[in-house]
Amino acid sequence: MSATTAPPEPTRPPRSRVPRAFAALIGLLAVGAALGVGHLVAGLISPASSPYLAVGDTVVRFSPEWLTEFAKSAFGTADKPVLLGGMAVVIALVAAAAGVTVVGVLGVLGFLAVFFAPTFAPLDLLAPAASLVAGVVTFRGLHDLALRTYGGPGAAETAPGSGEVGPSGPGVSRRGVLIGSSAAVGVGALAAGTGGSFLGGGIEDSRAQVTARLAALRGVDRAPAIPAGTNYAAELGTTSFITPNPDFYRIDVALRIPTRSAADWSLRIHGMVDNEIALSFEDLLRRPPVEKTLTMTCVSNEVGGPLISTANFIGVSLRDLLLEAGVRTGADQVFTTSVDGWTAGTPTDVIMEPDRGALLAFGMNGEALPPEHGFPVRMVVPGLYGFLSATKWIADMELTTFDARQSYWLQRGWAEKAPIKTQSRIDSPRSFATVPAGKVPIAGIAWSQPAGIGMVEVRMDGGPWQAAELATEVSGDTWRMWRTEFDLGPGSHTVQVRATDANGGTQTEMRAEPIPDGASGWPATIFTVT
Ligand SMILES: Nc1nc2c(c(=O)[nH]1)N[C@H]1C(S)=C(S)[C@@H](COP(=O)(O)O)O[C@H]1N2
Ligand SMILES: [Mo]
Repeated sequence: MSATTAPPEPTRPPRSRVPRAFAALIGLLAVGAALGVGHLVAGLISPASSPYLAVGDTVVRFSPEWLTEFAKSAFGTADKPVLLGGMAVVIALVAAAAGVTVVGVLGVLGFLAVFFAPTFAPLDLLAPAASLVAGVVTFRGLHDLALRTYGGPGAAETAPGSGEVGPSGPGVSRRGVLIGSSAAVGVGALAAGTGGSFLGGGIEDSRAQVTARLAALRGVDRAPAIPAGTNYAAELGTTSFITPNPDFYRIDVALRIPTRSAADWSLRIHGMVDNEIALSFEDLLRRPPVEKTLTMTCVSNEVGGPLISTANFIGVSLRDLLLEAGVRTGADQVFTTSVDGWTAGTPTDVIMEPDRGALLAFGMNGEALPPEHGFPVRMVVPGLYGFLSATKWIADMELTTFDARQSYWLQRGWAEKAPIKTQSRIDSPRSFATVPAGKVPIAGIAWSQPAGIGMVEVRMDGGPWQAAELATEVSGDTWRMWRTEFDLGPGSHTVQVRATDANGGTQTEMRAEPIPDGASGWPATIFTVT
């Protein structure tokens, strides 16, 4: 049977003739409008209810441990933009292939992500609702317009009476309308999204006020001034003793930094206590202020890694607060929750140690806490890794037991108890650096909170250990710098370091990954002498 003799095919209903690229654009615009409107409404009502960020948060919360660690090591603090950018690409690909059902399904996903967020409140449903409506209405609107422009089902029914048939056939001015509408939707979606990002922020005024209040605080139990000789930054360009706030390492799971003002902040201390305490920011400022120079570090820090910094924190004694609250016997965990629903569980007995110096902090290096470091109030417990002690944007404190509640990272396989391990790091020379032959300075940091560092030893190319010179100590709660020199000839060299705490305990040579309770092993640096 040849083509010429074939019977005519049965007439099918005419298929949409909307060009494929344009159909993809409509999907993109509909989803863009949905995200933009959702972000805008969230910005107006409750920033955390943005469907886009809620989906991102859900991805973060349900990411398997290996993926989280991979993201942290591959992208460091850029992991958040990478995640949000990756999501944008995936959503764009889905949207470009989407029909109205897929747009609806994406909308429902946004709904679920907001609904199951740890900080959910009923008003939060407005943003995903607006998002869903915007997505579906945009899709339908542009799709109908496109069908009328390009023909296909509906073209015949909707075209008559519109009076828009131009001399060169239907669609000339309609095409104009379609392109104009699409452009308007695109611009509107971008504007809404951008607007949403700027709304609901506005804590800079509150921060400025807190900074001014800090400067006027009286009777502060000051940290001793940092003496001369604590570091070699001037001579060797190595780590400065105090880390400037913008350089302080940052680790958290917040895709959007919580923006609670000091005036809106409060903290309830409750659970297994005799007297519940409710604190406003003003209440905190009325308590005796304490300033401490503290080194903080992250349990995810690899041997030789950058996730360690030192600052002057100012706040109030957490121990004193808990003494007032009257902790009941058996309450072995201080379970804290942040504004964005992250949780940490700190051993009560550590906070209650008279010399520990755990703080509810509101100042850092002479200013209010920076937004990304927990404004207005965070917790800091010297000597414990941040994941179980350093709650930023703190909102709630419950005295409970480790049996009753599991904090965020505990649920993901990290340890229940994690004192910071004695560690050291080589800062100079840098890995794979090339240095001139002769006396080569070797320098770095070591830490062992709260005991402090008693000795640092260095060895070159597997030779004998030699004691390094220790810089002036500030306190056992901070890092301590060290340096030494080796006379070296040309070639490749490997330098190793190990620290010993003030009680004589030397850091273990045994290599361990960060999970579950911190990395260990002696750091080594390979470099070349020419
Ligand atoms: N609300 C909140 N607080 C948090 C975290 C977080 O994800 N959310 N991360 C913790 C971890 S793992 C560390 S190491 C410290 C880091 O504090 P920094 O970012 O100020 O250095 O904050 C802790 N506090
Ligand atoms: Mo951490």
